[in-house]
Amino acid sequence: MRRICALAAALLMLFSLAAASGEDGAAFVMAGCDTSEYRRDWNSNLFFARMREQTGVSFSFNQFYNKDDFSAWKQGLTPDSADLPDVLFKAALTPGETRTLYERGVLIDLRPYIQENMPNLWALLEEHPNWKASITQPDGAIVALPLICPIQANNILWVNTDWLSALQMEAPTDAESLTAVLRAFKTGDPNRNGRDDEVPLTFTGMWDLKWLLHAYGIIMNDYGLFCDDRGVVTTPLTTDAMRAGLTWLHGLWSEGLIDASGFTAGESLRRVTDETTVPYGMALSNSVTSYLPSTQVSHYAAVSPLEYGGTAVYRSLLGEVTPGTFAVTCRCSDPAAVLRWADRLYSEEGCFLARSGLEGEEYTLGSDGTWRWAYAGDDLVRKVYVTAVIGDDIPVPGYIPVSYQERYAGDPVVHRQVQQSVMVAEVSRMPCPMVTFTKEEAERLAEIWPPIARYIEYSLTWFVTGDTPLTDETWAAFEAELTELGMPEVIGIWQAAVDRYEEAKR
Ligand SMILES: [Ca+2]
Repeated sequence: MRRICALAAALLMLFSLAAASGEDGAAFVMAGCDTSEYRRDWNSNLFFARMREQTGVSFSFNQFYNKDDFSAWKQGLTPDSADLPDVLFKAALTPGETRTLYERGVLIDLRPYIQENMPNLWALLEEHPNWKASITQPDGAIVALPLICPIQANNILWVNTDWLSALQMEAPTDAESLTAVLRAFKTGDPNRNGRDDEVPLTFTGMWDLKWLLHAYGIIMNDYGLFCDDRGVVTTPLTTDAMRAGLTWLHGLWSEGLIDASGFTAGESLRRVTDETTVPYGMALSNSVTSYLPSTQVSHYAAVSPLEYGGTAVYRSLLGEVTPGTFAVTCRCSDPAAVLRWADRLYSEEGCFLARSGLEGEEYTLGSDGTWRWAYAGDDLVRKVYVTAVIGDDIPVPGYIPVSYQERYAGDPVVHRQVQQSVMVAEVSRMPCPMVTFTKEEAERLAEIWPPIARYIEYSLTWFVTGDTPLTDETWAAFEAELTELGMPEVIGIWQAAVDRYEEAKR
């Protein structure tokens, strides 16, 4: 009896030691990628130290600095890998990597843990079933956690408000008034230099130009597809509205109202660095600064999405959910603990901690609720970016409330861009939801889609330029060739994925 008690006491000690190492030592191993140009070190970064204080969960790190190295390493992981970590953070998992590592048994299904251990994320997913469906695998598992950010970069139609004022015109509201504005830009010398040097609207390639088709009620994803509110997937490419929209674009092209070099020169080639001469009346771009110096930002406004038949519809490029930012492996002894850690990032506090640090330390809060950095220039880099926060171009898991972006008052250019993006986002939606494909579906799409994509790109371009005159015959041939190349199968694959997505929302 005494021996048993002694053994029990020894075991108890072991357990309490293990628990203590969870408080102070590195209980879990985290692997991830940080591409910050300052080579931030996660071992000394204040974000992880503060998270440890707040959650009692600590990590040692296998930190990568190069996205390609990280990706190659991830793809080689097996359940037996000697360097298999407990979690992947800033994991940058592509849908294919997530699926493969899950099927291989490297990543585990987090779904059974979320409700109990992640109250912040659970509340968001309950409130937004579409977000939950977007991160749900074909078999119902949730393998990787997302970054949720309702205001992301989008392709926006910007208009030069100085030119509108010079011509005493209002911003366009539909295809007809857009055409009228472009004509006035071309002929009315709005930059007042006495020369015919205005480019009414600039764009880069057919991909950009397709965004103008929202003026004919058309939005499509990059597979040329649209999913209606009932969950039915179709292609707008062969509709009458599409034909009318292409005819309209051809008219703009023939009149010289859209940039003649739009199909041939890249964005960077047409970027203007001269601060004084501005050639562009309108531009399709995520930011005015793609084409113009940042001093021009205040002279452009986002065009409110144009109306067609009384309503406006606009494509959201990235949606609200970026999947694949955090995952747990089969090696992790306590998934609940690491998920409780991650759940902090789905609160407003956690959002600030990861991206802005602490109030009074790295940022300050104004009486009106706006926030700004406590440092500027080199100090901002040294004391904030390198040592206290973890943002870079690799998505950090968590939730970025719109208010976090709207309340940033440190840079008027950024503030204006956010305001404009919020306005466009209010009438934007993804043409098709963010879905997950099975291995078979993904492989089949990779096989049949590229030639169809090329055919669509060329055909639409030639309809716009008139190299292919748009007639009953050429339109019928376009439709027939799309079918021949396998567009119906593409639609079928997407429909199956959307059906599962709709199921996962319930
Ligand atoms: Ca001029």
